[in-house]
Amino acid sequence: MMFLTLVSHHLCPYVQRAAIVAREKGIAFTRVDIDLAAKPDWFLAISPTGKTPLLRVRDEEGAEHILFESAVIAEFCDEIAPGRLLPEEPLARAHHRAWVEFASGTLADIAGLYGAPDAAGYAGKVDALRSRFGRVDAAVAGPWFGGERFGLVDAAFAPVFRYLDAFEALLALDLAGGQEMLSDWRARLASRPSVQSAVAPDYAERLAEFLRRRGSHLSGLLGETVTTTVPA
Ligand SMILES: N[C@@H](CCC(=O)N[C@@H](CS)C(=O)NCC(=O)O)C(=O)O
Repeated sequence: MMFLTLVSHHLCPYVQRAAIVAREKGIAFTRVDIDLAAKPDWFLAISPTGKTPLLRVRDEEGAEHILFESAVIAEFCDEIAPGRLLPEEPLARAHHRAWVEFASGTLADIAGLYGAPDAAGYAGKVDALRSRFGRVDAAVAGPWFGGERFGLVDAAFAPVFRYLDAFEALLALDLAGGQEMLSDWRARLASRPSVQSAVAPDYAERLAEFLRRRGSHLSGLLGETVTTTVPA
């Protein structure tokens, strides 16, 4: 039996992917949240990238292994427990991996949106994200991304949609409006227990506070003049 520790950050969307997949696969793990603004020495010593998530795996012999990169951690969790969240057929499998990567690119654009220092940068990211969500909408099979079964692409996009919920609630900013497949899929993901349990109950307030204090154009739209930057 392996013992897993997911080294995490309370707001990190990449951590959420790993937590969602572990829960979907019924894999027990301990979650340890760290402060990314003051990374602990033990974390820096074992993490090649200094980023969360990081998975510490203690194997049957008591040896420790370190895994990093959320997509890799998600695939590992998929492979160590019964049932498959990636299709078996190579072409479909490659297609799903590509969309996981697209979800990562979308998260990068979202970070660009809330971090943009000025209106022009912000508007550029709004356009980029609307175009991305148009692409996603056209690719969703429904009811889940790939059809009848929940999969790794679903886990990768759930944290993306959590940001959309925040932008809509706080700024009335609609980045994926009028896209029917996507909005159906999004609602289904929001009610999935694995998705709900991937963040703390006060996540929405914590995210709002982070966005307000970011010192960016978006922070200004939230009506906050605080200029201190809180690192992700
Ligand atoms: N490609 C990485 C991205 C992870 C990532 O960017 N994590 C952020 C937090 S959400 C982080 O650790 N940032 C701290 C830093 O870059 O110093 C993955 O998929 O795991």
